Amino acid sequence: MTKMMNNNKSTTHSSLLILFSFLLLSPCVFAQLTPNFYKVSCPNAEKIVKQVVKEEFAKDPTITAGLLRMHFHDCFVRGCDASILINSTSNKPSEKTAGPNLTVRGYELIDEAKRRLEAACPSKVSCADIITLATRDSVILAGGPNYAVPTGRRDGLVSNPDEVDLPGPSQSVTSASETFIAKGMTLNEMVVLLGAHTVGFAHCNFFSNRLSNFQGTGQPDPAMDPVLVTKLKTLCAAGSNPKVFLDQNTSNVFDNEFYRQIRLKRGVLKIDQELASDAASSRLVSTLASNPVQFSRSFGNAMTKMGRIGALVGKAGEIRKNCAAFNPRPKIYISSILGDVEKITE
Ligand code: HEM
Ligand SMILES: *[C@@H]1O[C@H](CO)[C@@H](O)[C@H](O)[C@H]1NC(C)=O
Ligand SMILES: *[C@@H]1O[C@H](CO)[C@@H](O)[C@H](O)[C@H]1NC(C)=O
Ligand SMILES: CC(=O)N[C@H]1CO[C@H](CO)[C@@H](O)[C@@H]1O
Repeated sequence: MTKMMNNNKSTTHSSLLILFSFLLLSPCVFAQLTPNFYKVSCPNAEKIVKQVVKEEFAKDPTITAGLLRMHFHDCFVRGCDASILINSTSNKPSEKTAGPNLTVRGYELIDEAKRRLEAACPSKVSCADIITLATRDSVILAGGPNYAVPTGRRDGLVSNPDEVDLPGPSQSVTSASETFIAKGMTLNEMVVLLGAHTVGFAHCNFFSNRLSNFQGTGQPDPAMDPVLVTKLKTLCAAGSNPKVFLDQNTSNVFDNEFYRQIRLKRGVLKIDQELASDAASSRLVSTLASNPVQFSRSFGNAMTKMGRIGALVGKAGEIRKNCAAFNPRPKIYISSILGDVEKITE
């Protein structure tokens, strides 16, 4: 585990040299996120975000789960560029209208933080950084680890529902891991990040296929504890597509109980349950189940890494004034040869 995550530390001198010359040649591609990026441009930025999270968490401690999932979905579609926040318009659907978006929550918290940040330092702090910082702050409040969040992300200029291609809950561990590997994350990091399912909810439509006639057998999924099957059947029968806790024991606490629950056949999503039995993940699951300190450390490291996926930096993208909408394009006026003025809107 630790070995896999520290691979990059074994970089040799010669590859460092190559990397260094590359950096000189293409500063934009490799521009970096930095700790406390807003130190000069908006010194209270991180404090302001933390305060908003604190207030929202006091009203609704499940906000941690909403933000974690929002951050994951943002980073896995086009990179951590806040593209997930863009509202659809009448002629342009956005990521929000794609299937898996369903039920992503926490938008109001981001809007409130943005409102206060625009009042304190207009057009300085990106929505992408707000999501990343707010997620970290909310994880701490729920009992989870603190971890590094370097900043300096910029907001993307594209939000396209056709690009939303997230793993589904009934996919196998190996097949879901391909999505992670394509983003530069490892299978082990996926196992660790799925520990986020220690908080929050799943709607019944995401797992009801496990409760009866699983894969045409006429029986529930044998990998689920029959006591849990009965309980979930009852919960899911009450209302239209209700939601249940992903961690059936310490539901609102950010801890390693998720791994202990799946080892007791008490995982709700099929993929969560398979982490405990699949040869590719079961050993790590048993380590994380018995070692909360290792879970905290690995989770923090994997979150810092996820927060770098496809981040826009430098002059790329923009700093949105309103997280739900792209900034209005400046109108460009150019004089034609005939001397009259043409308005170009794009
Ligand atoms: C293979 C990868 C993953 C799959 C298939 C998956 C699937 C799901 C599904 C189906 C739900 C239920 C959504 C609902 O009913 O509203 C869910 C919820 C959730 N997911 Fe994941 N997820 C994955 C990875 C992650 C990662 C990497 C994170 C964060 C680091 C994450 C954090 C959460 C959280 C916190 C919730 C609860 C959301 C809430 O209460 O609103 N998931 N996930
Ligand atoms: C619930 O979690 C607590 C704390 O980790 C543990 O002591 C207890 O055995 C768990 N109960 C069940 C039913 O899993
Ligand atoms: C975006 O949509 C949400 C919910 O549909 C709404 O509350 C918000 O005001 C919208 N924001 C903008 C900038 O249109
Ligand atoms: C908030 C939002 O736009 N949700 C959309 C998510 O995707 C579903 C299915 O495509 C839409 O029906 C929702 O409106």
